[in-house]
Amino acid sequence: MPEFDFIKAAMCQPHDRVPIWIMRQAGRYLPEYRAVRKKVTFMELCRSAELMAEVTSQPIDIFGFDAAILFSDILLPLEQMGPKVVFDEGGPKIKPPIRSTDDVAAINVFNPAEKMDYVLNGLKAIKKRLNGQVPLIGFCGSPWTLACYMIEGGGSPSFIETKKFMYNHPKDMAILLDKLAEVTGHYLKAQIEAGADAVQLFDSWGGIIPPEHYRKFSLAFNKKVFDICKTDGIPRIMYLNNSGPYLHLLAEMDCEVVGIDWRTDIMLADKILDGKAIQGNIDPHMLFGSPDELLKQTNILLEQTAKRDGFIFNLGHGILPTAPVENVRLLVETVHSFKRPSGHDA
Ligand code: 1CP
Repeated sequence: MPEFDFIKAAMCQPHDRVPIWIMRQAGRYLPEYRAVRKKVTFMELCRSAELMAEVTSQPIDIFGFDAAILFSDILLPLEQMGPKVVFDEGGPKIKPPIRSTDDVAAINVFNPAEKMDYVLNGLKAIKKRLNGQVPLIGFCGSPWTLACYMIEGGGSPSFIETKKFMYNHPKDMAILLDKLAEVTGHYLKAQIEAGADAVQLFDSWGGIIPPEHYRKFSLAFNKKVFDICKTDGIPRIMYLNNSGPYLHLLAEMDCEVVGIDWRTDIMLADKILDGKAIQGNIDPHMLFGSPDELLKQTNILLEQTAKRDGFIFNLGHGILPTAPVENVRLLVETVHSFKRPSGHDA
């Protein structure tokens, strides 16, 4: 494989330029994505290898990001486990929600190498389209975050049903999480076998429970996922939204990169996550600020992390659908023009 700055940074190796990509970089803020989406439903897009390749490469062609991310969604594997997954205007819905011992017992553990073939075929088409220009990141949702959607039946401002289930039925919760870990671990492994150059585990909602519960109900299963898919030379990125209170626990993970959100102090993360690469952590809302302010904050983060070989520039969470494209361009240009003190000129 060519020597990518993204892979080197993920492995904490010396490299020339700070690599940058952003979560949800192929999405609704891009007019080019919206043009494709006008013609097909979200599920049709997720099932077309050709369209997956087109939208995945859009942000690479437009901005010159250092990594591409598979176009898919964390909720797709849930369909094979029993419930129906529907994407409509009001956000995704999972029907029926999982709320009892019997519901958990009925959840099907399946082989993603077979049943997720449409995603894996899309991944191969994306690799072909990228033609070695940038590495491709595969991904899935963490068992905890997927359980949140399964139990609520969709997104939620508070995930109250999920917390009730965890506190009232901890054994069933652990059984559900173990089934999800089995599936997602093998799903990431299948993505690596199909050509993914790195993988990211999205724990979007792990940051809503007390740290000891996070250790027991999220971290333990994330470890299982990363054990199953561990592969030489393939960095594993553990992203946790609201990561600040859990940094000491993330330090225990066997992974190469920790993705942190914008509320997390980068210098604290730098100390606690010694030996691991860090990915993050500009506030996605900062893209709505003035170009001057964005430039200033971007340079502050670049200076704070300048001595770290293990740093990948990203937002602290996904880009918002209304984010201005011009500020994304400015962000990428600013990161790419930064001269790393220990690196060579790019
Ligand atoms: O109408 C549309 O076009 C659908 C919008 C959309 C898109 C573009 C959804 C529905 N999913 C996606 C793609 C997607 N989702 C990607 C690949 C694109 C990229 O990153 O460039 C990825 C990595 C995801 C991951 C994802 N989906 C997460 C984890 C990341 C995060 O933001 O925390 C989560 C929580 C989801 C669920 C989901 N899918 C879609 C929506 C609107 C949501 C959020 C629902 C909610 O919580 O209310």
